[in-house]
This record gives sequence, structure tokens and C-alpha cells, in this order.
Amino acid sequence: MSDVDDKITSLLSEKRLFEPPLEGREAAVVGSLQSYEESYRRSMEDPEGYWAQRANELVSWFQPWHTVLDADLYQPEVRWFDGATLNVSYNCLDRHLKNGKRDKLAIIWQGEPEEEVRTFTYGELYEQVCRCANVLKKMGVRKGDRVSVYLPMIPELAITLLACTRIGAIHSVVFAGFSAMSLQNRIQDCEAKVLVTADAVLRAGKVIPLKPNADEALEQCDSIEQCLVVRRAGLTVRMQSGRDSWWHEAMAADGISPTCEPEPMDAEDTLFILYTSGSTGKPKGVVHTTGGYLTYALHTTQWVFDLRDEDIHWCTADIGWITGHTYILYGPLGLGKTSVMFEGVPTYPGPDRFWQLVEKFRVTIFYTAPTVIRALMRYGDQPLRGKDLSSLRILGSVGEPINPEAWMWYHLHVGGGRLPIVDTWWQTETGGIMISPLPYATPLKPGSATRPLPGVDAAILNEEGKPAQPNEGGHLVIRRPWPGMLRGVFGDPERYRTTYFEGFPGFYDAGDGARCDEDGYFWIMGRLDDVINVSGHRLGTAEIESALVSHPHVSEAAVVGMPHPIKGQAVYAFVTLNAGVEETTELLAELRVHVRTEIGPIASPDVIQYAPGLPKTRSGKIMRRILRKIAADDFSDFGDISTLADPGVVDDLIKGKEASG
Ligand code: 6R9
Repeated sequence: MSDVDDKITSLLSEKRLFEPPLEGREAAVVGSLQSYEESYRRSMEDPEGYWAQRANELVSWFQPWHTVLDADLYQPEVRWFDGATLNVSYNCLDRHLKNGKRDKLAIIWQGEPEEEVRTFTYGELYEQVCRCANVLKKMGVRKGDRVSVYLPMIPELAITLLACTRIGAIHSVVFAGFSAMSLQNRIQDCEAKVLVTADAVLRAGKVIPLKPNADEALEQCDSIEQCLVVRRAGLTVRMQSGRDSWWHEAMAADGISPTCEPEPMDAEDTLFILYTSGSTGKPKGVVHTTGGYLTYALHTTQWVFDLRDEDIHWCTADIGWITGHTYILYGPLGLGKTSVMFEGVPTYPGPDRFWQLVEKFRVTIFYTAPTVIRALMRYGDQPLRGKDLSSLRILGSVGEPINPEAWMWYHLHVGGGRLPIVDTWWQTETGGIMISPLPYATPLKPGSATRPLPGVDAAILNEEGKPAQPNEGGHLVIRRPWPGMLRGVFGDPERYRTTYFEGFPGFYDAGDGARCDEDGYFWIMGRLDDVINVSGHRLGTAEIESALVSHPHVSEAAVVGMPHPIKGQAVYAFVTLNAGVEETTELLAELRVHVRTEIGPIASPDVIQYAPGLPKTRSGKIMRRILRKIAADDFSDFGDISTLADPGVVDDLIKGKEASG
């Protein structure tokens, strides 16, 4: 664990402590450390009682459960709220209409062009969702069917997801920045019946066609019967007759009713599938279920963001990732609050875009990623000058460890030195936030996600599976089930078991390295598996490797992460070419384009180095530890390389790197 230890040393020197603000404490859901600690204790002493109470307070159930929890993490087998029925769209819409919130804003949508703003009251959203649910039904979608969603950040994305939940269809969102090939793999894996997509994506002033990707993907997707297309940019697109139809026509068609009965779902029915990278070449379809996920989304949104009726909540993530699912859509809408949805990027048309929108919508809760903060820091405080950020109350961070420098900048320049920052650690698999400060209760240490939320039994284990000492680095595990945890990897129970429950039997293995200090504060160090975190996006090195070797000139590839000042990590690829192929700069460019088309722009290597040979053990395993050091320009101590089949390759790689610049 030497990489982890290095990071620990630098973070150990962080001793600053920031007390939570006094102002706002009275009205807060959790207004003191003591009240957090009491809840935490209760949740550990009587977890079932604790969660039953939260589930009753937060969710409207059609039928009550007969069993709160039925779990065995050794199997693993986890069931929450068995016997209960509910509907997620009912919880996000209908019940708010009944509570006098018909005219309250549910979604404020800001398009990339400044003048394009669309708002939806709960009443308006309800009607759109019901219509869309009826459109999907007409297309033959039934309870349990999968619907793949490949859309930019436009309101139709939120509407589609809620419509799926209304009729009990399982949505699977594929980030619109992914390639045709990635989309195809994900549709094939879950055998979706319908695809919802758009003509194009607007991004940084450009119109990027999307429908051609969908068409390409669908060439090999037999399960898809219908494709619904949203007109975003007005591009001319090819519509395949019998398969493709326009959203605006389908929604306005005769016979599409503006109401639709919500389908009662069992608590353990699948709500959605979301693909995430793992340590093999094939992304995992993480499965979340209805009752547990919703309870957990509402619980964490209420606690961590202290969401109140007057709040304007802005989570800057894309709904293509779990953060958008939980904290743009289900959490805020389930609680009946107002959520901002933004189509654009932080630096277009200028680096003040976010602050200008905070001012424009009087945003109170702002939740973003460290990579965004680091990218904006480069511009200094100029873009912030003259912006009225006085509406802000809480700042949040997610996706990767936030370095203390970025934390301080966020706190001082965006938060005026007065706002708490909730550094939230969680994963696609956890459904919602697991370790995080509570804004009005937890004293903050920059760079630490602080303490676990109630119900979350987090611990650090060493290699032997024993609890680590304070400040000793180890594996972050969760020792008992929580309602928002994943219930499977779609279609692959074995992978579910081996990935998360084999390393430390009886516990959930998060795959992250961390330490816990003497105050019980958690410091997350990053992934311990072959997953790298580029700008808060999880990428499997194996996925990028298999994209590279699918190029006809490449015989072998090894991908590692290298430290990057803005992205956190960047993609560094070592590539061995087939015999007789020349190592040219043109080919390097071609390989980058190849990865873009295979996976998507986010996976495109920052550096590709030609490697005549790779450092392999005699059993043929690539020693990534060595490659990581070379990528980071750290040629000092390679540790034990005696198991290498040919130790000479290490020198060759160093020379190759120095020669290239
Ligand atoms: C929500 C989300 C999960 C991985 C996770 C960890 C890293 C997320 C973090 C953090 C340190 C934080 N991560 N939040 N590391 N501090 N506050 O990002 O889900 O895309 O599945 O990524 O991201 O390594 O294991 P996902």
C-alpha cells in the first residue's frame, strides 16, 4: 500500500478544523454534533427500528412491509422492507400535489444558451411524466422491461426516468458522452426494449450529433423495438420507419392521456440499472431496488443538504452518473423541493458561468466535484468578482478526494469563508451518500469526508482483514447492510459476489483505500483496484486496454492512472505494436481517436507511450505498480522487481519516456 502511504503522509499534516456555522442551526434537521451522535448510536443499536422509522417518515407506502430487513452479507442476500409496495413517481409527484405543492417549482432547467430556461411546477411535471408513461406503454413497455436512455441534460431526461418508474419499467441511463459502442454494449447487456435519445447534444457552443451514435448502436441491438427521439437542436436526422418516432409527436398524439395510474411496485423490485466501470473490461450493471433506494436517497438528501422548502438545490452532475440520479432527481423531488438542472459546462461561455447561474436562480445548495473546483481555481477569483453569491448556504463536493488547497479555495472564494463544505464519499453501488459531514453539526477537516452517516457501519481493515489502527491505511468496508446498497450486478450474480463480498467475507468491500484518524474521521485515498478516477469519472483500465488492443496495429496495452493537477488522475497508456508496425506520431493520434470511438472522449489517453515490452511477472501478470511510477516520472525505487520475466524492460521504458520528452 505504498501509494496510499505517500498520500497519507501529506494529508496527515492537515490539522485545520472548521466549526459548523452557528447561523441556521436552529432550523437545521441536525443542528448539533450531539444530535448526530445520538442518531448514530441509535442506528447501530437498533438498525431495523431506525430504518423503519426513517422509511415511514420519508416515503409514502401503498402497503406496509412485513419484514424490515432480511440480510446475509455472506451470500450475499439483502432485502429491505419486504412485503411493502410503493411507487417512486408517486412519491416524487402525486403526493406533493396532494400537499398543496402543485404550483411549486420542481425543476428549473437552464439550457446551454443563456436565454433557454424551462421551468416545471410539480403540476406541470406530473402531466409530462404521465404522458410519457402512456407513450412508453403504447410502445409496448411493461413492468420489468428495460428502457435505455441516451439523452443530454434536458428536461426530457428527468421526465423519461420518472415515467419509467411510474409504470414499473427499469431505466438504464447511458451518459450521452459515451460512444455508439458503449451504448450498444449496455443495451445488449440489459436487453432493453426501448431507447430514448435525441438528435444532438449542445456542448460548449457546439452541436454534437447524437442520433447517428444511437443508429450505429442499434444495428446490433435486437432487443430494441422502438426508439423515441427528442428534438433538441433541430438537426435533420434519419428516422427508421417502424422503429423511430419523435418525442413531441408521440407526447401530443391523440389518445395520450395526461394522467396515468402509478404501478404499485414491491420494495425489492428493480428501480434502475446504471453501468459503472470495474476491474474487468466489461462495465457492471449496478442494480438498485425501489423501496431501499428511495428511502436512502431521501434520507441522505435531507440530512446532508439540510434541504428546506425555500431551498434552490443545484447539483452540477450529469444524470448519466449516479450523483445526478440521486441528487438532481430522486432526492430533491422525492422531498418536494426545487432542483436546478443545467445543460452546459462550467467554463462556457466563460469561467463565471456557474457563479452567474447561482446569482440568477438564487441557488442555496451547490454540489459539485473537486475537478470542477480545480479547473475554476486556475482563473483566480476574477470570475467571482461582482457576483452575488449571498444566497448560498451549503457547498458540497463529490467524486474524488478533494485536496486541501481546492477545499480552501472553495470555502474562501465561493463560500466567503462562512459556508460549510460537505465532502461526500459514496459510490454508484451505495445509492447515496455514506460518509459526510452534516452541515450544521460536524466540525470540518479539509480533505476528510469526516464521519459515517447514521446506519452506515464503516470501518478500515488491513490486509489480514483485521480492524486497522487509527491512521493506518487499509480497505474501506461497510459492515452491515443499508437500504440504498446495490442488490446485484445485472445478469451476473457471481460478479456481484466476487467483486464486493469476497475480499472480506460478511462485509461490503468498497474497493477504496482509506484511513480513519484518532477522531474517527475518514480520509479516502482512492481506488485500490484497477479503476482510475478521471475528473470524477470512474474508468476501468481494462476497458481502455481492450479498446486499444482492438486496433489492428496494437498487440498489447497497459493503462494506468497518472497524477493530474485538474483531473485528479489522467489516463496513461503503454502500447506495444505488432511486429513491423512503425511507431509514428500519426499512429498515436489515431489511437486516441480509436479510444474515443470505442468508449468516449472521457477515456481518451492523455499520454500514450510506445512500449517495446511490458514489465510482466513470469506468470504473465503486468506489474502495474512499476508502470504507475514511470507514468508519474518517479524512477526512484521500483521495489522488488526480481519476479519480472525480463527486468530489462523497465530501463527501456524509462529511456523511452525520457526520449519522448
Ligand atoms: C458518487 C460517485 C465512486 C468512487 C469511490 C471513490 C471516489 C467519490 C469521493 C470519492 C474521495 C469523496 N469518490 N466521492 N473519493 N472522497 N468525497 O462518485 O460514484 O462514480 O461510482 O465513483 O469515487 O473512489 O469509490 P462513482
